[in-house]
Amino acid sequence: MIRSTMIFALLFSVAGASWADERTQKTIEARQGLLKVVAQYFGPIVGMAKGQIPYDAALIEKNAGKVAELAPMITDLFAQDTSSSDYATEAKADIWADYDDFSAKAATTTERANALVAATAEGRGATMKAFGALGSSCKSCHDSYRQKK
Ligand code: ASC
Repeated sequence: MIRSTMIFALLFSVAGASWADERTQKTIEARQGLLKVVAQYFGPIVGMAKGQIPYDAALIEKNAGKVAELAPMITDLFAQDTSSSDYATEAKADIWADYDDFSAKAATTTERANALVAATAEGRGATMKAFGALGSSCKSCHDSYRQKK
């Protein structure tokens, strides 16, 4: 009786651990996918800023709007502390040591993406200035919370 209870408990904990591991892996993959989608919308604006593709205010307005929609998902997807996982990630444990600061940085990115949408109505100078502010908010979070490769 005791033995079967122990076996049951052991099996249950193994099943529980693998479920949790799978969730952790999926969470990390979803974060990486989210940030790739953000970069996909951000990329053409970088190309315009560098003069590699023609300036297109309508595309900047659209893409910055997408970044503003995606950025709030960052705090959703990083809510789970995965710092003890072995799964490959560039997310530093510092994220969960100061989640309020991490969340504030993500909120700044949303605000600046919305500011970039608004700036597209004010001409190229204002747009590029707002774009610089958005890029520096991305960088600020990466500098603090992303592992250097
Ligand atoms: C990108 C990209 C980032 C940001 C960052 C902005 O295009 O992939 O991580 O811009 O470099 O400072």
